[in-house]
Amino acid sequence: MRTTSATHSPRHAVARVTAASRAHRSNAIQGLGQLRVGTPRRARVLRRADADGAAEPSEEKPRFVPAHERTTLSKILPEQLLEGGVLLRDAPEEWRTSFTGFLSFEFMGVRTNDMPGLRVLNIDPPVFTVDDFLSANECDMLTASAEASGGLKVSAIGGAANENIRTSRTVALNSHGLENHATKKAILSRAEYLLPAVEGLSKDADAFRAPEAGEGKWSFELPQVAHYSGGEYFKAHEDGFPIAVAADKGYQRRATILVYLNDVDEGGETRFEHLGIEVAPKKGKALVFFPSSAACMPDARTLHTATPAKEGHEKWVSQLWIASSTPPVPTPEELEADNKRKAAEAEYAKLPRAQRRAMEKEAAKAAKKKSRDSNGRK
Ligand SMILES: O=C(O)CCC(=O)C(=O)O
Repeated sequence: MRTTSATHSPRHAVARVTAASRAHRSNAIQGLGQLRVGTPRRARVLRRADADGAAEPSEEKPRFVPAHERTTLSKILPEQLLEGGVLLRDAPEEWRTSFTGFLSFEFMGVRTNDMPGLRVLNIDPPVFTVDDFLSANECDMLTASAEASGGLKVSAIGGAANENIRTSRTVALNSHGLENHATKKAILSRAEYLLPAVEGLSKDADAFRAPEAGEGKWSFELPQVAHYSGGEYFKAHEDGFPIAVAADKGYQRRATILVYLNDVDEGGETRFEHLGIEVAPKKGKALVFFPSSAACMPDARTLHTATPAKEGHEKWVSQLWIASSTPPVPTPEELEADNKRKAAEAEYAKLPRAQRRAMEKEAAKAAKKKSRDSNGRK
């Protein structure tokens, strides 16, 4: 995948098409009604030399490539992106159903049917915005309280070469009198409505406790508010944890919900380098994407940057990350059993087809007999 610096288009554009998105057009699945994932390969009939020397036809099935391994993208059309994305409410039903199913199958379920302002900016990896996620008043109250709290501190994160990749100021919404802010409650309750997996979570005593591996738990990280003065930025980064880090923590970030708390006249876009998308901040609009797949594997395609607000402008944004437990860690015995099963499957696949067929028939016969015997005993 190619990383490009995006070209700039008119101010206030909701999302901007870049040269990168055009470059990806050829291998991407385009436009309404064409939701398919990855690059479908035609099943081909091959002549395969059998283990006993006889050639036989065999079907090469297209391999399912999981999200975190995919290097393909499924994009909406550039003109749809220029219009601010595909308003899902107005999309053909088949398209809505495919997108919704795809989200829940590979990422997480989204209540798409009751979100009038949901605009799809990218299909795979899914990126969408929700207009009016917060009201203007809720945004203004939060920025005023964050400023007045005195809690905004330089949010420094070390990059690879230990340089500062972030120069904004941040305050967590569990401190400085912001714990019970009405807008914090609104962000959480709307996130719960949008993502049914976390419905009702904020009422749990341990809603903000980091989940443990295998616990099957969801949690919120503490919501934050960030402020960027003119020239401040957050360089390209992924929100998902690398596999080893997630395994160590026992949880992975599954969804990011950024809410823009003010309009920014120039700069301050959230740019997805690999997707060729820039989202311009608009007060109350939420930007939603999935830093990892349902399997808790980080999706590198969601790399993104907060571009600097231009001098003389400022940007306010709230961030909420939703995490889930990573899968259970197998015991050494389970690992060994799994390895044995895989080795046996590999051996079986090498057998001549006729022999496999005969073995399958035998197994089916044995299963039938067993079921008859056990019914007879009842
Ligand atoms: O401010 C933005 O546009 C993006 C912020 C962000 O990427 C983050 O906080 O992780």
